[in-house]
Amino acid sequence: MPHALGFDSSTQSLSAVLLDLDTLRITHELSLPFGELTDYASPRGFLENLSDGQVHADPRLWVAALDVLVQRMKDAGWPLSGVTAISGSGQQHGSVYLKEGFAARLATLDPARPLGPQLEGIYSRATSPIWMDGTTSAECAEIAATLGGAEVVCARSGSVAVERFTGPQIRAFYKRDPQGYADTARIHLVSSFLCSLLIGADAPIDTGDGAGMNLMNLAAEDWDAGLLAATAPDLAAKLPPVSPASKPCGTVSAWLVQRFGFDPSCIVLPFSGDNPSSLVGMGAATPGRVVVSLGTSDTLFAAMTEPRTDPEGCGHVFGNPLGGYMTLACIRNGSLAREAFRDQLGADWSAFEAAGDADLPETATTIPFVADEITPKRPGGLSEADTSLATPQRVRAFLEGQAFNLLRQLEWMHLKPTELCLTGGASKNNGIARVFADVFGVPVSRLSVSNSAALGAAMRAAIAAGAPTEDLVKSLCASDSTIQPTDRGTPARYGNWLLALRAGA
Ligand code: XUL
Repeated sequence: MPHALGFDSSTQSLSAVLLDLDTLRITHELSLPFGELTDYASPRGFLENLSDGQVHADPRLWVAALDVLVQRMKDAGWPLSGVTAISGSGQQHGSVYLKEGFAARLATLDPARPLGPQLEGIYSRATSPIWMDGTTSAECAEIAATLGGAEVVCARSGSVAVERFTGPQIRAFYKRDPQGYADTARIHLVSSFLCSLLIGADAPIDTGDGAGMNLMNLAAEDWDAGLLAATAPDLAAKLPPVSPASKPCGTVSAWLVQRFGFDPSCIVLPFSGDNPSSLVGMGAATPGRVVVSLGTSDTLFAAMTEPRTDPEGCGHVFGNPLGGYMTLACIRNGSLAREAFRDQLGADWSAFEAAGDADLPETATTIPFVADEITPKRPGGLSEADTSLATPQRVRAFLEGQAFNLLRQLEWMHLKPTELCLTGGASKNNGIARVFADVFGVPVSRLSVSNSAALGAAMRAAIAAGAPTEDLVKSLCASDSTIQPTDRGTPARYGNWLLALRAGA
């Protein structure tokens, strides 16, 4: 029975999902929380209490986790010899720094021994900066200045220079530890590093995760000589090539074959970032379905055919693993703001349920930024036009403000969705889902995919093995329930506010 396997190395765990290629169903799922690997002092997947607010992880943890998880899969009877294709995803932006000889080391691994000890001494930097590190503002400014402005970096790479992105992190390493940088022969992303471990050779960086580095030219889908030069010297030689995520980059290594019983002809596709992979896992890799994840922050992502970038410099554009591009907009005032507003009203979530059917006067607008906002860049401060309204109405105005701020992202993306797919904790609230349906003017569906990044990786592997994309989406990404829009989300209510935001007011 042929199977396709997907991994996801997230901030806090390594997960695997196995698909049966005959039924197109998930047959096995397993997750290893990094906190279980107690040798690495990383209960939440990263090193706590580093100096100066740096957030780094121990790359040896990711290596050990792969060995342990695959062993557990084997012990649990997963049909590993029937796996015909593998792919994976990793937390975006994190980077691994390796000395000369990394690929040679991978090519000569002893299947009788675990992976970790066989890679001792290969790291030119003991720790890996991850996406939560925000210590590179100076480097972002330097890169933008060299290129001629933030908007130039955005137009070329898909995002303005961002602290957590890999290019500014590489520049910070070069400045803080020039010798360590000089000793580095290869820089991998978390995704391409793990893929390298699977194929036993240097894996490429895919266009999805590559676009999260401020180093790749979005339109050319290759390294950008100007961005590289503005970041650090001799960088081109230290990076693996860029590849489309759909082009197989090798077969499983002899180490995996002999240690765990994989078939030597099993192909491996480049790993991608967790967000690009989730786009696939949510069935949104073809234009039409826009996904909004309502979590601590609210995130909107969608497939896009052209490499358009955000003129305000807030949104990001990455490669779409199934071809073309994808957008990602992150709103900081998500669930934390919803909770703060709920508490301010002395209400509970039933007021949010009731907000779905509340009617509002035309003048009832709320700017829903409790904390400083990054999309758009505005200081925090909740502003309600009418506090005399009933609680469900005030909640509705607040939720409409949140939904309109996401809706306006679709302008620079040039997207006209036919369906909005909501996910994340707050999406379960029917009132919240109703407001989003009304404001976007399209049906809202809710997906209960639990590990969309690992599932997306498994789906990419399945597609490479011949499974039709539409059949996979139908089988794995069907919505649980659909809410039709009413005409309550009148755009007139927020027209002026949107215009003011657009003018940068
Ligand atoms: C995206 C980002 C995070 C990481 C970790 O830009 O920083 O979503 O990918 O999940």
